[in-house]
Amino acid sequence: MTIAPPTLLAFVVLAGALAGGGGVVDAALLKAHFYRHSCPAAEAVVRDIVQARVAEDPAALPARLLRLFFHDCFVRGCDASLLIDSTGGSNGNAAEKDAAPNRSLGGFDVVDTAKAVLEAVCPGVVSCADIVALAARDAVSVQFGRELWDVQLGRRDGVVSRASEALSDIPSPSDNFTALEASFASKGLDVKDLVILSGAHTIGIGHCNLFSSRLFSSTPTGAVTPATDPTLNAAYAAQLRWACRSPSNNATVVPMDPSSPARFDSHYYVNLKLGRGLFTSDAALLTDRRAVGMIHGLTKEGHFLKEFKNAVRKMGRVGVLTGDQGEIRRNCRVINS
Ligand code: HEM
Ligand SMILES: *[C@@H]1O[C@H](CO)[C@@H](O)[C@H](O)[C@H]1NC(C)=O
Ligand SMILES: *[C@@H]1O[C@H](CO)[C@@H](O)[C@H](O)[C@H]1NC(C)=O
Ligand SMILES: CC(=O)N[C@H]1CO[C@H](CO)[C@@H](O)[C@@H]1O
Repeated sequence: MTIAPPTLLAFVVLAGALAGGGGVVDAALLKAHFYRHSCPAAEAVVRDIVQARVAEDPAALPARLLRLFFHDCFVRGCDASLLIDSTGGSNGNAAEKDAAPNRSLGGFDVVDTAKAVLEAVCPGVVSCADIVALAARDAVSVQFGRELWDVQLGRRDGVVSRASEALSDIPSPSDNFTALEASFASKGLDVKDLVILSGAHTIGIGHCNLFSSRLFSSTPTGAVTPATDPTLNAAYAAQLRWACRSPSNNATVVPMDPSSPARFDSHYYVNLKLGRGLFTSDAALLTDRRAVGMIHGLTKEGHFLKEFKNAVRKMGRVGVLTGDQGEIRRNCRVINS
C-alpha cells in the first residue's frame, strides 16, 4: 500500500497530537518484565549486547546511552522518536537527532544492533523505546555487576520526530534554575527529580564551547580575555581554560567529573559543593534553597544510588505511549510504512 503524502501528513499530525503533552500519561500500563510471554529473551538480548559493547568502550558508552535515554524522554516522551533519521528531499523532515543539542549524542548503533537481533527472535514485539530504556540501565550497571535500577517496560514507539522540538524541550547548559525547574515541570518532574537526575553528570564529557562563557569574556572589539564566572572554582576554571584555550573550541571535550570520569558515583554533588560543576546549569542547583537542602545528602553514594533508582524510573514514564498507541517500529531509525 502506498499512502499519498497529504494523507500521511494528516496521519502524522494526528499521531503527534496524541503523543504530545509530554506529561506522565498511561504510565500505569508500564510494568516489569512486560515481554515475559511475548518475547522472553528480550531483556537478556539487550543486556548481552550492551555488556559486550560496554566492554569495548567502558569509558564512553554508558554515558552516551544514559544521555540518549534522557533526551528521548524529554522530547515527546520516551517513545524513541529521537532515533528517527531525518528524511531528505524538498519536503524532508529534520528529525530530533539533527537538532543542535543532539549533535554529540551516541549509542544509536548499539540500539540498532539489539533491535536487529530482537526482530529476528520475535519480530514486531519489542519497542525501540524499551530498548533505549534497558540499554541505559544495562550500560550504567556494568561497573556494578548488578542491575542498578528496575526498568518498567511496555512503551510503544512514536511516529513523529522534529528537530525544532528537541531545541525547545532539551534544557540548555546555560539555563538558570528557574528555567531548569520549568523544563522538568513540563515533563511532570519536580525539583527533587532535577537534582537527582543531574547526578548523571558524574559520568561523561562536555564540549568546551558549552561552558566557555564561564571562562572567557570578549570585548566589543572581539579581544578574548580570561574571566572566571564567580560561581566556578578559580583553580578549576584555570585548568579548564588551559584545556579549552579558546571560547569557540567545539573540538575539545573534558570529563564532567575529572576525579572519576567513568564511575557512576556521587562525586557530581561533591564537585558541585566545591564550585566544580561544569555547566552553568549544574552550578544553578546551588542557587535554589530546596536543591541545596538535598545536595549534601546526595554526596553519600548509597543515598544517591537509591534516589537515582526512583528518579530514573519516573523519567522513564514521561509521555510514554502504551497499549495500541504508536507502533512497534521494525527499524528504530524509520517509522513503519
Ligand atoms: C538538568 C538539565 C541538563 C542539562 C542542561 C544537560 C546538559 C548536558 C550537556 C550540555 C552535556 C554535554 C554534551 C556534550 O558536550 O557533548 C551533557 C552530557 C551528559 N548528560 Fe546532561 N544535561 C541535563 C540533564 C541530564 C540528565 C537528566 C541526564 C540523565 C539522567 C543527563 C545525562 C548526561 C550524560 C550521561 C552526559 C554525558 C554524555 C557523554 O559523555 O556522551 N543529563 N548534558
Ligand atoms: C532565568 O533565565 C530566564 C531566561 O531563560 C530569564 O528570563 C530569567 O530572568 C532568569 N531568572 C533569573 C532568576 O535569573
Ligand atoms: C565547530 O566549529 C567549526 C569552526 O567554527 C565549525 O565549522 C563547525 O561546524 C563546528 N562544528 C560543530 C559540530 O558545531
Ligand atoms: C548522532 C547524530 O545523529 N548526529 C547528528 C546531529 O546533527 C548533525 C547536524 O545536523 C548531524 O550531522 C549529525 O549526524
